[in-house]
Amino acid sequence: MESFEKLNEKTIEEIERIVRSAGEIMLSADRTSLAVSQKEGTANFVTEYDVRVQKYLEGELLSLMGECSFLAEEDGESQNEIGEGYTFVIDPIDGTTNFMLDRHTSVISVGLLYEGEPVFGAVYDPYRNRYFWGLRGKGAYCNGERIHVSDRPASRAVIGFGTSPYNSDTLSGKVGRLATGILESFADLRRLGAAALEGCAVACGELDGYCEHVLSPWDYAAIVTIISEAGGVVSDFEGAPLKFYGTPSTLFASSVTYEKLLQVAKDSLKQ
Ligand code: LIP
Repeated sequence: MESFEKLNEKTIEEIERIVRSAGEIMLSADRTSLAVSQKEGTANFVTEYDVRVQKYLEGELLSLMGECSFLAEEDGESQNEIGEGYTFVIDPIDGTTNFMLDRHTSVISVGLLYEGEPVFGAVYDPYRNRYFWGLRGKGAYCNGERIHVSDRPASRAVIGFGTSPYNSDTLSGKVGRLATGILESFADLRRLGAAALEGCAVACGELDGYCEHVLSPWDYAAIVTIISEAGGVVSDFEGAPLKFYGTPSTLFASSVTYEKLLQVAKDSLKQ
């Protein structure tokens, strides 16, 4: 029996129901008086809907799973540590700035660890009604269809790219070198502003890779499982597995693109 046997078919269906319902909160946003506050760093915003979605998810998922812990973006300083057993790692609205601009490129990201290891991930795009999920050893899916990373060569590869805007005061030079390296090594780059959404694009072959100098565990916790189960590779810029604490450099890619993108990412760190 799998050590995370709670993640049976019924539980996975219930998680989908909960995450899709949370998407309705995003779509129902009243923008006439959107409450927005700023967190540490530059351009690091949180809206009332980030908080509402997170509270909804934590309440429903706790009811579903019974014992579990949470590591979530809007928990502030009192963030729970990664506990034993099941830990949900939640970004209630990934692409908050896009949400504020009503750009329809924001998603809900729910990763699930068991004993600290990623075992399940779900990312929901309520604007395009696309629900991505992956379960360790059981594959990755979008709306029930199996998904797989691309096999395009570098000459035709398009790379998603993050600008770490919360750290622009210290990282702008490295970000510029990363963009240059991508353009010199691949066909083109894209910047959507929602790492989890771009991770799903990599998992289903719409992009060939993604990299960003600084991300938080809630940005990538779901993507780690979804991309791994879609045949892709996930690491930091040194090629090491991602941890679920701190703010590591983050890279995910098809197996064809990974080594070249890793070298471009490493080169961007050099002065
Ligand atoms: C965002 C990421 C994006 C990154 C931003 C921010 P948030 O997540 O998805 O890729 O560039 O700095 O971290 O804060 O909107 O949930």
